[in-house]
Amino acid sequence: METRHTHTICPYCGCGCGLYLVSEGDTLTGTLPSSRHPVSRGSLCVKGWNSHEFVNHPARLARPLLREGEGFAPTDWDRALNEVATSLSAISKRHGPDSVAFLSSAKMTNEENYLMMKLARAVYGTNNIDHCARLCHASTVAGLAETFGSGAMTNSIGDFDEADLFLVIGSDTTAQHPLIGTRIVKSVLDRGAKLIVFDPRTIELVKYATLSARQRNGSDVALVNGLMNAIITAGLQDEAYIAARTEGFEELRKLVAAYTPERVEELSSVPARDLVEAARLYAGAKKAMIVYAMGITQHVSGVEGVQALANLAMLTGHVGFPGTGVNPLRGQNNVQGACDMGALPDVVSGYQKVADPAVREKFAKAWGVPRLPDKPGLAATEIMNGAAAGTIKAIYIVGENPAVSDPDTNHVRKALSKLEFLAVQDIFLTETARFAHVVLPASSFAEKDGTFTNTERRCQRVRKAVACPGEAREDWRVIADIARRAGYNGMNYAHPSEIMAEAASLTPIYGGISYDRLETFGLQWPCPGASHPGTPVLHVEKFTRGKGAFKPRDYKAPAETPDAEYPFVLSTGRLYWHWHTRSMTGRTSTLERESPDCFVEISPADAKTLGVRKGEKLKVSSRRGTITVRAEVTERVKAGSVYVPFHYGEAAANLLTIAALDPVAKIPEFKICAVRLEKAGA
Ligand SMILES: Nc1nc2c(c(=O)[nH]1)N[C@H]1C(S)=C(S)[C@@H](COP(=O)(O)OP(=O)(O)OC[C@H]3O[C@@H](n4cnc5c(=O)[nH]c(N)nc54)[C@H](O)[C@@H]3O)O[C@H]1N2
Ligand SMILES: Nc1nc2c(c(=O)[nH]1)N[C@H]1C(S)=C(S)[C@@H](COP(=O)(O)OP(=O)(O)OC[C@H]3O[C@@H](n4cnc5c(=O)[nH]c(N)nc54)[C@H](O)[C@@H]3O)O[C@H]1N2
Ligand code: SF4
Ligand SMILES: [Mo]
Repeated sequence: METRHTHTICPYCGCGCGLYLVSEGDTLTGTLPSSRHPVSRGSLCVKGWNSHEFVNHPARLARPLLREGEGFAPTDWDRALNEVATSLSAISKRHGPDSVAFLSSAKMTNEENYLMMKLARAVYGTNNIDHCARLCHASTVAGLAETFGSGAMTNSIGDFDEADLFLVIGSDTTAQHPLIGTRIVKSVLDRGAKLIVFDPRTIELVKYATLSARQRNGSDVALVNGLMNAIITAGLQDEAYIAARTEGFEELRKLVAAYTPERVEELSSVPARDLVEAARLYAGAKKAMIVYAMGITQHVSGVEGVQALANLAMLTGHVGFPGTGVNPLRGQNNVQGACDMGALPDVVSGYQKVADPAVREKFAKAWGVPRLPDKPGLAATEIMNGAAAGTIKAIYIVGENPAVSDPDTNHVRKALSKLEFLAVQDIFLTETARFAHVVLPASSFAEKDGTFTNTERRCQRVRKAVACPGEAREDWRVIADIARRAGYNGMNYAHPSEIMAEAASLTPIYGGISYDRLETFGLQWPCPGASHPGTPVLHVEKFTRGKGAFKPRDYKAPAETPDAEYPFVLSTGRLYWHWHTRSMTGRTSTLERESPDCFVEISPADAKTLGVRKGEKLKVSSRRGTITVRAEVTERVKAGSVYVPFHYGEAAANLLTIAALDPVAKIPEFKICAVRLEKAGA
């Protein structure tokens, strides 16, 4: 049989590496890197190399399923689609459009996300649409929109090769964005770039750091205010930049005056002399890149953390140039795109606000509906609370697994089981799908055409290599079919390129994007016109909002701190080998073999006090739940702190986490809660 090579994009992280899927007939046989790709340049990480394996897995959903008692029975598409369309319509009619909600997916293409938000708004008349960005970079989207005017990475991945200094804070870059992590390490080793790492855990990058410190969990706002205090005390701020390009500096100066290095040492446990040295290094660099991720955003003070970093960059003139900026690393392969396409409750595609009558009028006209809902909808975290409270009656979830990924999952699982109607569209029968009334078998990345937008805003073509298994269908076809069966006539597309053409015509930042222009390696937005070359660096000469706005922010304590009953701080996160709820990596033999079970990292000092040895079982309990896991005794965590990866549904870290939210971004504080440890069986 003929062997084919299809150029496409890795389905895992926001680096957006280029790869070839190797196939024979409708079977994938392997993955190969793309040597000319601008991000991956002939490399892939272990997940990319093995990205074909889950696609072929025998557990792939291949037929629609209908609930029957405690289980499911196979059904045909006609019945399943009608059931979804009519249940959503009936509930919307009975309880009002805002009793229905939609969860879209950062695993899906831009075109599919555009259709999801069109389905929610044009067909079902609600802005209750969101996706996992809420759990992830919602703080960035809200925080940077206020300071810079755009909540995206300011630079390109290629710019990492130019920077003289990296300040990595709350990003385990080599594990979670491996191909970006590699650029940082190479910059240090090959070019002598400096590296500052602030992370409560000893991550891999610490090995290469010029300076590193383990701050107290959740103390970042104090820490970054302290850096600014030290910079101003030493007179290292960029006065000309501040005068020409920013506003609000006096308020910032006043606020950070209270964050002396000595006070910040008390709040963050970072030694005052390290703080002063880090401030000197950062301010003195010619081209300095801030790199951050979930360690900053997943807090009740997530927006404040993001804004403190934006303040730091503006204070020193370190934003708006090649090799110099503020770089939130976006997590999922297409989380940037899902946000760009408006799978968010307050904006349609291109961050155009639903509250703006002109925006609503433009979209209503294009979509052929009399009006669109004007009130911003509920965030994903609020949708789950609504389901628990009984105000949300029906949810259509596509490509998300909140029964494992949302905080306080006991609460989430109760909420899901209360719904009058739940439809889940996935490629596997996930923990969430088990609560569904209808399960729709969907396409993986290898089985459809479309586009993903990576963390550097690069919109790239994803290409179909093989057919869907069994009766499974492309997500975009399924969403359009549901719209049609709900009586809507405006979703008739022969190919995803037609969906992109419509999205581009309504979305200025994607205005110049079309499939023929994406052929080689895509385009970086903003790309407003057909001859515009795309934008590698944002905020050059002026910020998107005009002047950069300093937003002085005070430190506030986490929602739950340790006490006598729950004396340890629990933080949660990821492993290099696994992806989120493991629906895909748990079905990839190489990855599963490397990291088959859940564990808790505990410091040698705490292990000694508890009398627990490496490999013994520990019961970890919070006010919300208990899990029993293997003890991994390691210096990576500080005494008093423990860490559990959230990948393992059978010992779900999220049974423990707290659903306390940042008041603006509505992101949960996944990174801190209080727990108790006991030897299992003791
Ligand atoms: N292998 C793999 N890669 C992934 C993913 C995956 O599941 N697996 N997921 C992708 C997604 S969606 C995302 S969002 C990214 C996430 O990428 P990251 O944000 O890099 O990953 P996390 O493990 O969540 O946490 C990052 C770091 O935050 C630190 N941290 C914890 N608490 C604090 C704190 O209070 N302050 C600070 N400053 N740091 C703290 C942790 O010690 C950790 O090193 O990864 C993406 N890449
Ligand atoms: N404790 C704790 N919890 C966390 C975090 C943390 O750091 N700590 N991080 C949070 C973050 S940053 C994130 S992004 C979320 C992620 O949370 P989720 O998005 O819920 O997690 P995933 O496992 O990535 O879910 C994606 C689902 O899509 C399916 N899928 C894959 N491709 C396709 C496709 O093309 N079509 C369809 N229909 N389905 C597809 C997969 O099988 C999987 O079930 O988790 C959050 N939860
Ligand atoms: S770095 Fe990210 S995009 Fe690249 S191969 Fe690894 S998981 Fe895929
Ligand atoms: Mo994420």
